[in-house]
Amino acid sequence: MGKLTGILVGLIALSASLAQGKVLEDLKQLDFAKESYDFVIVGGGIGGSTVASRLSENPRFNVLLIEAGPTNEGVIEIAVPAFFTRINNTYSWGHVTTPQTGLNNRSLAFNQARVLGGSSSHNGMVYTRGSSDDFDLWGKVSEDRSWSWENLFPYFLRNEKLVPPPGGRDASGQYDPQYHAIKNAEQSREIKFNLDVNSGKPSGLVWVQCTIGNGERCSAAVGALGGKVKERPNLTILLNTHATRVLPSKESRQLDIRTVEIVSVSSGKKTTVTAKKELIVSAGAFGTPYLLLNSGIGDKKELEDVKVKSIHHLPDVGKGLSDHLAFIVSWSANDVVRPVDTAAAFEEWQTNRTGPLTEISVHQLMFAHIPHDAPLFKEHRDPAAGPNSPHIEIVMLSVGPRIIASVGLLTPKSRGTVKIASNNPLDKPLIDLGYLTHPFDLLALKEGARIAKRWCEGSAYEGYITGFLGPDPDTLPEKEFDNALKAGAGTWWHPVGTASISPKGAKHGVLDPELKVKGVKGLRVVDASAIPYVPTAHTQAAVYVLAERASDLIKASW
Ligand SMILES: Cc1cc2nc3c(=O)[nH]c(=O)nc-3n(C[C@H](O)[C@H](O)[C@H](O)COP(=O)(O)OP(=O)(O)OC[C@H]3O[C@@H](n4cnc5c(N)ncnc54)[C@H](O)[C@@H]3O)c2cc1C
Ligand SMILES: *[C@@H]1O[C@H](CO)[C@@H](O)[C@H](O)[C@H]1NC(C)=O
Ligand SMILES: *[C@@H]1O[C@H](CO)[C@@H](O)[C@H](O)[C@H]1NC(C)=O
Ligand SMILES: *[C@@H]1O[C@H](CO)[C@@H](O)[C@H](O)[C@H]1NC(C)=O
Ligand SMILES: CC(=O)N[C@H]1CO[C@H](CO)[C@@H](O)[C@@H]1O
Repeated sequence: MGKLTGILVGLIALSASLAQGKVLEDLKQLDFAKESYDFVIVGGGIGGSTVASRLSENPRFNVLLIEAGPTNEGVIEIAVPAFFTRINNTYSWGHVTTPQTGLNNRSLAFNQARVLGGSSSHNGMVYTRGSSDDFDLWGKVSEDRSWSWENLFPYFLRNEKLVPPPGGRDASGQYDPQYHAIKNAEQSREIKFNLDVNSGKPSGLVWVQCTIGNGERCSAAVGALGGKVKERPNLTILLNTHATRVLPSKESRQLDIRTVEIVSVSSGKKTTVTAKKELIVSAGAFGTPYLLLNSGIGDKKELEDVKVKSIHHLPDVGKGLSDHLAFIVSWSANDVVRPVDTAAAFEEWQTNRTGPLTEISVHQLMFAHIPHDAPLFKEHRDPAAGPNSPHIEIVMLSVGPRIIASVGLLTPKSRGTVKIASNNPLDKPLIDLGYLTHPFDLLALKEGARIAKRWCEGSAYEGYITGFLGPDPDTLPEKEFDNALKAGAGTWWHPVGTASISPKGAKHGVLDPELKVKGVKGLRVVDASAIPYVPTAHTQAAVYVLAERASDLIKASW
């Protein structure tokens, strides 16, 4: 297979129609009498598509990939990078969180993709690896130093292809905010210009790199399963099929789980399929713990409360959920952003795959550290994984006559849970992000607002930014500021940690360092749930690299 991820812009050609080959729209097309699979993978997102692609490189392995959603192919809103905000609910699970006590009891809609490619088919395409310390932390947490930045680095390279932007971007407007930002970074002592966010040291003002190739979104469905991959005779992709439970083998004395119960989304027809070698769960940070809990793998008492028969007491399934929360502060500015003529831009995209629709609206990001002497560190230990891990990310955008900054906390201390409400596996999961339940997080976001304020006071913005619109942590009464933050904060959609790795033999955690479910034979998890702490980055790169290494671990054991 080639490289998976088109960074910046340029490479992947239109892939052939999914209808041919072994892409099945419904499980009635699967010939169980004829086929048997070495590996069965549940969930066609970043984790699942990557593993399916890598394992089917080996002609000895017959691989089945099961995805609840439809194909990504032919969906214009998915393919056109600038249209990602228009992707509708047909392609997502429609999750809503439980009332968040830290956010004035608001329940948030929490988008998660239900389509081939998973959330890489509808995400913001920002590609950031995170800091070297974030990955070294995986090694510390699992007491297995083969999880480290240094060991994972070759997998990042294997997974990417760096390509230049198509046709060059028009950045000639003399008031374009990005030039103020660069100038200001040259003068700022706090946030300096950093040429490459993906060196393991992301801090500073950086250019954004995106998973976009040939002017189109390069999702895992395109990058990992596109081109000739899905024509491989050893790979079957089964769409529109919901996995409801994993089931233990009756023959084996040891707990051996390689069977999955699946239901056709259109007909409700139910069946099971058993992997000869391994069953791999890649249903995402919500879907994976949900599937395990429905199967009776979780905290015994909590499962019995909802009348699910426990088959394996593993208390940490669904615990440890962690995410990036962000809120907006804004400034008034001289109106300088020229609106795009969408009809003309779309015509250009259709004919040439160039123009304004081939990119996202953000060109730069800022990664910053809360100063060591900030008062919150008198009360709270610094949660950063190390000196390379920033606490705060700031995404700045021009919106009409305003500059808005989305200020996100990269190193939260709050944790949440994924639980089941009943013993019906087709019910919705109970998703509680636990936002701001740890007092550090609100204080840290407040420091983030201050960093954004200091940044915009830089002299390069003089005459361009005309005033701060708040909310202002330095002038509002504390309660008022906190309330504004709680009323406005929202997710960056980076959930991880619900089936975390931990040391071999440890009672806590869900997976051993080789991503096998503790105490179970035949069952692995390869997706964002395995990641113990959310990286100081947008999470897709971390999941890609985890899945690349997982593929090697799996191949090596057979
Ligand atoms: C709106 C949004 C914007 C984002 N923006 C960015 C960004 O700009 N940059 C970035 O780096 N990251 C971004 N992310 C995060 C990133 O996309 C995720 O971290 C990543 O996709 C997680 O990979 P995964 O394999 O764990 O899960 P996913 O990619 O979500 O894949 C899980 C798959 O499993 C399927 N599935 C779930 N349950 C079942 C079941 N029971 N049976 C069958 N199939 C099932 C789902 O349909 C889905 O296809 C964003 C996420 C979202 C939701
Ligand atoms: C969602 O988008 C798809 C693709 O554009 C379209 O076919 C479908 O009709 C839309 N559904 C709704 C409910 O708007
Ligand atoms: C949130 O809900 C809890 C429990 O129902 C309640 O005790 C609390 O007062 C509510 N908080 C707000 C801000 O409404
Ligand atoms: C496509 O590119 C060609 C060659 O550069 C150019 O002449 C043409 O105007 C472009 N078409 C559109 C719709 O932008
Ligand atoms: C395990 C398996 O089904 N392997 C097949 C993969 O595809 C090659 C080429 O078509 C076959 O020869 C193998 O039998």
